[in-house]
Amino acid sequence: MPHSKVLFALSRPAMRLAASLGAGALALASGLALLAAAPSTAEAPAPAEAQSLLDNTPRFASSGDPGFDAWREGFAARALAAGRSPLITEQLLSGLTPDARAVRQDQTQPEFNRPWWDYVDRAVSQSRIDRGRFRINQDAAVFEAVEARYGVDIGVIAGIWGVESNFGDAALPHEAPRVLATLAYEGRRRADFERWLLALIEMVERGYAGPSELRSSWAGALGQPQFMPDVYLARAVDWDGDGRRDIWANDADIIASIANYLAEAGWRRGEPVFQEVRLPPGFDLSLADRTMRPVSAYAERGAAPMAGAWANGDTSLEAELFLPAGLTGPALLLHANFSAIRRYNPSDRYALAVALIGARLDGGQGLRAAWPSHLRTLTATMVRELQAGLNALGHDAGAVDGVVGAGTRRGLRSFQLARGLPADGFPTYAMLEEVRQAQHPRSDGRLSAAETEDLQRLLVQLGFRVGRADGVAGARTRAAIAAFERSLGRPETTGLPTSRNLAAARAFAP
Ligand SMILES: [Ca+2]
Repeated sequence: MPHSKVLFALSRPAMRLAASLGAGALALASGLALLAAAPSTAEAPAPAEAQSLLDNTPRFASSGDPGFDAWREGFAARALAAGRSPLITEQLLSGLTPDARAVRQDQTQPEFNRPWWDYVDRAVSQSRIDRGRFRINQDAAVFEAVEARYGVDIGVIAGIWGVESNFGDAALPHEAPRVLATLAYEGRRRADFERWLLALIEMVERGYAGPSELRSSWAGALGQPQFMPDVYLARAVDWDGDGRRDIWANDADIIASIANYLAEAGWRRGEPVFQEVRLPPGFDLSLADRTMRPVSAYAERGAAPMAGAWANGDTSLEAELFLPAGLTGPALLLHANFSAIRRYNPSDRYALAVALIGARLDGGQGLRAAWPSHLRTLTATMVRELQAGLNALGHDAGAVDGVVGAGTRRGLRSFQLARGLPADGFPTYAMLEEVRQAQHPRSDGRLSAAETEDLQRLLVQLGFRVGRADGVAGARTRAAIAAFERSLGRPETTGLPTSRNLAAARAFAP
């Protein structure tokens, strides 16, 4: 029998007694107040205590936050209506106060959007790869049996384990009942958090988790694979057959639970996760639109596999083209197995980090193309300005929320197409400058001598001959600018040192 059941069984009488005493005192006080306010009525209301003892309704001492108390009463009623145990519901929700840190975490939007490559480079650290190798060796028999059963690559399983909890080292500083209740009460995603809280109560009811196992991330994710409670109920596996689905301390259960999740999320045995490709100049970037197509659709347009040959020698596999850092960064074909990882955590950065760790652990390589670390990326405030600018110019970027999502990329791509720029949809500072210039064109858009010199240097870096970089737009500089404009695919060339050309040169200079 799981030890949690024993603990809860022992604590029941004391809990019940304490709860009914507390409720009784409250009921008595409110009954007296009612009597005093209405001395002439024929019938006093029945004391709530009697009702409570009859129907087992959970009772809670006030948290000091009347709004939270009211939400908790309502939720407890919904939990009972959903078939949850009154006792466990009361036990998990008693003594809670809202956790302001969890609300802050849930709402915080970092002002500095760290560039993509920062996150990925940090997540795919050499120490994590080394630890992954060590764990794979340590649990080799389990990893191999799990891979045989579910078809999921060993490296990807280890990659998720490493990124989620650093193989169990990550501190889980929060109490799941408290953070789930707080975020349900806070209300932005109430239905989700109430669902998770119900699942958590069910986990305890069934003896799957004891009190020490309810520590979680700020969002309520549990154990080393960081499962939400409903995921635990549906996907956790008892691999070693000891009767417990132990995602907290049992390596075999952890490894199999991660693999089971991916298998249920659409993992395809034997297929690749992603392939890095090289795109020829002038490649149609509108194909980077999150649509799955056969690899042959990209190959026919000149995309070539960095590895020298297509994975499995098969160009009928479907993939979406993804340019995580725009035209000047790596170009990736993402297969169905990448989508399965994305179902574990819907962030592209997360999925790419896991995929890269997986590739390294399974004997492959990291990315060959360099990240465009020279590009200046945008803060959240700048992203909002970009989004508002795109919307004002008629290129629908969706909500002005400071977060770069599909809408922002689509709006930017539409803007880039209209301006004759390579349409990679990647928001950089140079693109923000382009949008600013489009919104508030200077009378002639001409550059100062210092800016012209800057443009000349950038054009040299891009391989155009400008003569001397002296801030003077002579004949050779003008010819170079015109050639640059043609290379951008602009419908007309000016040959002029304009702010638009400077922004474009900044965007594409190495
Ligand atoms: Ca087990």
